[in-house]
Amino acid sequence: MNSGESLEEAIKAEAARLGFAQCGFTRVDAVEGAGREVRRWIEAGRHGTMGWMETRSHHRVSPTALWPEARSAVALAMSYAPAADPRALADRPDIGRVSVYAQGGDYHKTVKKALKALARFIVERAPSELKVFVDTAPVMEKPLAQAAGLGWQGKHTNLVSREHGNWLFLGIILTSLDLQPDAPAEQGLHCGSCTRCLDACPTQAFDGPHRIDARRCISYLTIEHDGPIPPEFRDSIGNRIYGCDDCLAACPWNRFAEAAAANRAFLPRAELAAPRLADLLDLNDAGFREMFAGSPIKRIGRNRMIRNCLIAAGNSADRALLPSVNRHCADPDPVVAEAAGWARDHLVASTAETQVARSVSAPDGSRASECVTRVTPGPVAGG
Ligand code: B12
Ligand code: SF4
Ligand code: SF4
Repeated sequence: MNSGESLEEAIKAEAARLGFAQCGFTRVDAVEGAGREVRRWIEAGRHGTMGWMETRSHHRVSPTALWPEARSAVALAMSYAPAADPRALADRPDIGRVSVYAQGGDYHKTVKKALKALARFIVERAPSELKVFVDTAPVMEKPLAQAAGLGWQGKHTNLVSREHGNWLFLGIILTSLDLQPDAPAEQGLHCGSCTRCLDACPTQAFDGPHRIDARRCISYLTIEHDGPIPPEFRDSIGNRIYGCDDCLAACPWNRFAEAAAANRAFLPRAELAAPRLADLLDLNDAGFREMFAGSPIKRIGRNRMIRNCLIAAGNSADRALLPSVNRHCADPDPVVAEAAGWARDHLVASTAETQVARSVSAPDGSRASECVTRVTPGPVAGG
C-alpha cells in the first residue's frame, strides 16, 4: 500500500493487477430486496429442475443468512469479451455452437484463483475473516455487483457495465471488514427504452424486463436440465449445443467492450470455437473427457452433450449426419435414444428423399424414418 492510499484504493489497484476489469464495495445488507425477489422466483417454479437453487434458498436471500459475520462485499468482474459476434455462426449447420463463456478455460477456476489471491492481499493489510465465491454458492452475485456500482442489471437480468458491456464473469468476496461502500447503480440504469435483448431471445424466456423464466432459456435447457428437452423448444435451439449468447450479444453497450480487456485464459480453444457435429456425435466417454478437460463443459457429462448435439443435428437438414444420428437410436440412455429418434425423424423429414420414401411405403403405416432406413441403402441403413 502506498503512503496516503486507502485500503479500498489498494484493493482496487491489486484487483486490476490480478486481471479484474472492475472492483467495488457494498455493505451486505444492501441487497435484502433482491433476496425477496429470488424467493418469489423460486416459489413460482421458474428455476425448473435446478433443485440446488431451492435447497439453499434460505441462504441465497442475504449474505448474512449464509455467513452472519459478513459486513461488506467486494464485488469483482472479469471480462470475457469475444473478438467477434458469436451470432455469426448461426447459419453453420455442420457445427455445434458453444456459448462464448465456455470456449476457453473454466472461469470458475480462473476467477476463484484471482479471488483467493486478492483475499490474501486484503488479509495481509487488514487482518479479518473472508470468504470467496464464484457462481456455485448461494450468493446473489448480480445484485451485489450492482449495489457495489460495477454496473446495472439489464433487462436480460445480467450485469451490464458502461465500460465493458455484459461479457463479464462475477466474483464476490465477503468480509468481516467495514469497507467504504461505492455508490450503487440502479436496476436497468442505462437501458432506457431499449428492448433488444428481450426481442432477441429465440425461446421467449422473458415475460417482461428483468423477468426470466429459466425453464424456457436455452442456457438452462442445454446445460442445467437433465432429461429430454421439451419438444416445443427444439427447433429454436438451432445449432446451439452448450448455452446461448443471443440476449447478451444484442446489447448495444457491448460496443465499449474490448476483446483486449478479456482475460487470456478465456481465449477460445480452437476445437471449441466451431466443433463439427459429426466429430462430437462420435465421442465416447473417454473422448468426451479428453476433449473437454479444463473446460466448464466437462461438468454436463457425455450423455447430455450427445443429447444436445442430436438436437442440433436434427435441426441441421444435413443428410450426411444421418449415420452418426442413427448410431445413437439404441443408446442405453433413454434420453439420448429419444433425442436420436427425434433427430432422425427431423432430418428425414427435411430431405427430398423423404417425400419419395413416404409415398412408397405409406400403405403399411410405418414411420417415415423407418421407411428411409429401409429404402435408402448405404450409410443410413448402416447407422
Ligand atoms: C441460476 C443461474 C442461471 C439460470 C437462471 C438465469 C437468471 N437470470 O437468473 C440460467 C441457467 C438460465 C442461467 C443462464 C445464464 N447465465 Co447464469 N447464473 C445463475 C446463478 C447461479 C444464480 C442467479 C440467480 O440468483 N437467479 C435468480 C433470479 C431470480 O435472479 P435474477 O434474474 O437476477 O432476478 C432479479 C431480477 O429479475 C429482479 N426482478 C425480479 N422481478 C422483477 C420485476 C421488476 C419489474 C424488476 C425491475 C426487477 C425484477 O429481482 C431479482 C433479484 O435481483 C448466477 C451465479 C450467482 N450465484 O449469482 C449465474 C450468473 C447469473 N450467470 C451468468 C451467466 C454468464 C449466464 C449466461 C450468460 C450463460 C450462457 N451464455 O449461457 C446465461 C444468461 C441467461 C440470462 N439471460 O440470464 C453470470 C452472469 C454475469 C453477469 N454479467 O451478470 C453469473 C453471475 C455467474 C457468474 N459468476 O459470472 N444462469
Ligand atoms: S440466453 Fe438465450 S435463451 Fe436464454 S434468455 Fe438469453 S437469449 Fe433467451
Ligand atoms: S439490450 Fe438494451 S435493454 Fe437489454 S440490457 Fe442491453 S441496454 Fe438494457
